[in-house]
Amino acid sequence: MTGDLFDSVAEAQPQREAIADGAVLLRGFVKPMESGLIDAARAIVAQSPFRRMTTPGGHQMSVAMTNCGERGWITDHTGYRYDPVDPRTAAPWPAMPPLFCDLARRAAEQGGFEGFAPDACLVNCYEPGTRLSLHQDKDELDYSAPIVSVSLGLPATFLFGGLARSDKPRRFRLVHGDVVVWGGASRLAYHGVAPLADGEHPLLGRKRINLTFRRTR
Ligand code: MD3
Ligand code: FE
Repeated sequence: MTGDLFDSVAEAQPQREAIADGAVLLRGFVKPMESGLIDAARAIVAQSPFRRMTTPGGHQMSVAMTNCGERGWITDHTGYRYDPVDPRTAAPWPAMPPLFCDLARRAAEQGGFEGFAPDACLVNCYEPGTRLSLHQDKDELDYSAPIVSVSLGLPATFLFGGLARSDKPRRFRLVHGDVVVWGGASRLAYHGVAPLADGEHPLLGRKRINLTFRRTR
């Protein structure tokens, strides 16, 4: 039944926008499960609360963070690392909800990376004025796996640079429901988030939540 209305629905491809070699933006990819994601994130925060960590240089980060999964990303005066235990609660990080794991795998597949099995999910909480300065993600053992990031709540301007800190970053607006898959040649690109503009999101109020899925080993 070629040309049938229902065929075109069944065959519809998610919106896929190549933003760099190895980096793909999936606009609205998690809109269908937004409330499930937010509920799951609230359950994680109830167990391992958001906290502003200290960098090895002694600065307090403006982004508040927590984690779920087998290992969580932490920073303190001794350095950056992944740890199976939340230093705040002295207990393992909350388990990664199956919904998280599943969406990360499906998004990575859309980006051309089959079989992505994240063992860490960093949950970042931004409020108006909060920023994340330009950095590389290089605390993982193996850079062959992509990183999948999910944006929820207030929009952000994402800064995407090159392999040298001095490369002028391009700016992308990421809104609620957007997912980006970063792998291949983009895996070690410098990136950051510009200070969050004020606003009010119907589901999350004056906040932006970002989920970052990684394979750390
Ligand atoms: C591009 N978080 O937690 S996610 C981070 O919006 C981090 O909270 C940002 O950067 C946030 O480390 C951005 C998008 C992202 C994550 C990893 C990348 C972009 C990336 C790795 C390489 C290139
Ligand atoms: Fe990063």
